[in-house]
Amino acid sequence: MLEYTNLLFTNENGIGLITINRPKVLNALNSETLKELDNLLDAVAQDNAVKVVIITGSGEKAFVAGADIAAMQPMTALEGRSFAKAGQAVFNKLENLPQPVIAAINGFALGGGCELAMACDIRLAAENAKFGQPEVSLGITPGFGGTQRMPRIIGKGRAKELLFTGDTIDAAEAYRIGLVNRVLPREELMEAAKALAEKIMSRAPRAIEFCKAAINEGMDTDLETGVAYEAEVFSLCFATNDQKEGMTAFIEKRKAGFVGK
Ligand code: CO8
Repeated sequence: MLEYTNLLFTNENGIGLITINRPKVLNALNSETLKELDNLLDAVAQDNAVKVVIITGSGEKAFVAGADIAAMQPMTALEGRSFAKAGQAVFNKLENLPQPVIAAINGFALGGGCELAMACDIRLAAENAKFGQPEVSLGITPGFGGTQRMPRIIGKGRAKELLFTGDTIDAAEAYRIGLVNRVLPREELMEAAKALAEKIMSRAPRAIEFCKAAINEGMDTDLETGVAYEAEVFSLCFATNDQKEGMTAFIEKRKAGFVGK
């Protein structure tokens, strides 16, 4: 694997663990970190040995406390635009990664950090996690997809309240409004993320990849187009060994052994 300055990456038995690693600035995202994440995601997408990805932040305090404010402060409009475009491209890549991605949110997930979490497929939060889009307090709008993904996840009204006030909410409130799937004691967060990854890994990998693509495609289109896409991925499953194995195992009353082909 490649070497990174601001990221850590390990593959533990198929679980690719990405850690955003700038703890001194609460893992704030600068251009270099985004570029590294972009490169790492390209490598992970091609790596059949990575079955599920978990993303977390380094240290005890933060998942990611946002885009790097010190780096943004002197930006011109054009530099701001290319920073936003770069972040959006990376988060789109993350959202459409073939493997499922779990965010293990271990602290502050603000601004670009909340946007990073929202680009993941499933969000697990530690009890100490905090969420928000404080951009309007800094004189900007969210720029890494927050105005688009948040209303899709929690609905327009709730998203507008969070985006207009810049308020920070705790993990319990994030769970109540559907921003996260689960809240766990801090010390249980990573174990829970790994247990969830293991469960997903025990199912048919291609079927999961197709499912993810169908959900992502379908959520951005009308129902008729979405279900037409579903029929295509459903039929593709019948070209896999795993479909034969899964159904044969059921008939033979044994556990299926999926190979991802
Ligand atoms: N950027 C840069 N540095 C940061 C950031 C950040 N987002 N967050 C924290 N840091 C730094 C602090 O400056 C501090 O550095 P130092 O020790 O040198 O003073 C260090 O991290 C520790 O932070 P604090 O001392 O502030 O820690 P506290 O526990 O007191 O507070 C908070 C924690 C509440 C998280 C606080 O640090 C904070 O409010 N951070 C900023 C949160 C924020 O506003 N995030 C949104 C940023 S904007 C954004 O993400 C837009 C994304 C889209 C961009 C589009 C491109 C144009």
